[in-house]
Amino acid sequence: MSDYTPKPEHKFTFGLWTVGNPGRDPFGAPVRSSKTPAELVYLLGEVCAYGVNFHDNDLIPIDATFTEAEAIKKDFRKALADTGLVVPMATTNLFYDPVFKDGAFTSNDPKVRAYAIQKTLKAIDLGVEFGAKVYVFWGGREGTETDSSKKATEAIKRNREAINFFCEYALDQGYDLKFALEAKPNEPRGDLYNPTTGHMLAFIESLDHPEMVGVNPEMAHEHMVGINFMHGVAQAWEAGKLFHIDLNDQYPGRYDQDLRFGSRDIKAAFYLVKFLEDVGYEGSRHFDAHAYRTEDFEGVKDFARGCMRTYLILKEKAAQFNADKEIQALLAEINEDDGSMSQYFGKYSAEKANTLKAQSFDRNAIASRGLRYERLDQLTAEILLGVR
Ligand code: GLT
Ligand code: MN
Ligand code: MN
Repeated sequence: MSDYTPKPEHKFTFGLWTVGNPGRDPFGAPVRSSKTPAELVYLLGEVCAYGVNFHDNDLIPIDATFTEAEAIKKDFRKALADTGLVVPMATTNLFYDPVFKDGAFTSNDPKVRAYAIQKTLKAIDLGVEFGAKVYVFWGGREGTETDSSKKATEAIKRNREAINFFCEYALDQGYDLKFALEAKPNEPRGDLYNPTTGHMLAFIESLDHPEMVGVNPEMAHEHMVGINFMHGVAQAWEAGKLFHIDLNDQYPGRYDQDLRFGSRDIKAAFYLVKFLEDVGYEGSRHFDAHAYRTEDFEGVKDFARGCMRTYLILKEKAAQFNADKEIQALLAEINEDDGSMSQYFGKYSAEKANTLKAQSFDRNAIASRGLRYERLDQLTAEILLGVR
């Protein structure tokens, strides 16, 4: 039996808002009492997590006085020291307070936009104070219910201007900080701007400091609209933009469920873990999810342990896949290459194009080859089902 105990090198992190989620939903009141940030750090220490992330207001309530804030920070710092947990990522809550009902950076009201920027500047300072190296932007309210209300191009420009401002601020302060943009298609707004990781990647290229900005793809956000999460993550990775990742699970076409990692689509979770491990992703594995509303705090621990344990089991399965002789033989067969076409690939030249135009292909012979993906997929399923 393998050891699935989480270790610091696995970089498993949780947000204060995840294990601290009280189980409130649009139809029902909280089912769990609220715990202080320090208490949540001890809980995460108990389940052997590596780090804890926070929104400014997860740590310091929006209306806290200076003295209250200092006391909370002191307790939080002590809990971190006692447990050895670190704070790899921080972010701003730009969605909860009524002031953000029509967006933060993209609001039509200049006072809201200025307040959102001010709040973020202070939240960046707070994150850096606790050692955060990645700063996430999730624009939960940056969208519309009615497109009569806002010019989409204006909203995108306002968003760009804000991110540019924060890049300059971080440089000015000498902060060792990277930004990670998190996409979501909808909820809490009817529709959100930059709805997928792909949209975010394109947006980043339009910034003044694209080198400082990457993405924080979230599994549930892409599964909500039924797209392949791993493909988006691969695109981000290939572009050098995978700065952070939010792991959880989700049934397509539903509200944002934030389910325990691997609890819904084990195959999608497997391909994701295999991808991250194969390429050697070194960032946090952040579980942005929460326990079912049926649970008490013992259940919250079960939830947190479950996320990490499933990740480690899938990591082991990925290694098994990579070492499986039959699977590797099939892959070698599928990827067979006698080199006869090599002359046509790579950089364009007129000669290459002309020779390729003159080449004849036996389409029927090529197409008649069976690719054996049925066998390959069954073998993968059997690894996951534990019979191989
Ligand atoms: C919120 C959201 C998440 C974001 C968090 C960061 S807050 O819980 O559903 O996807 O990552 O702002
Ligand atoms: Mn989510
Ligand atoms: Mn998230």
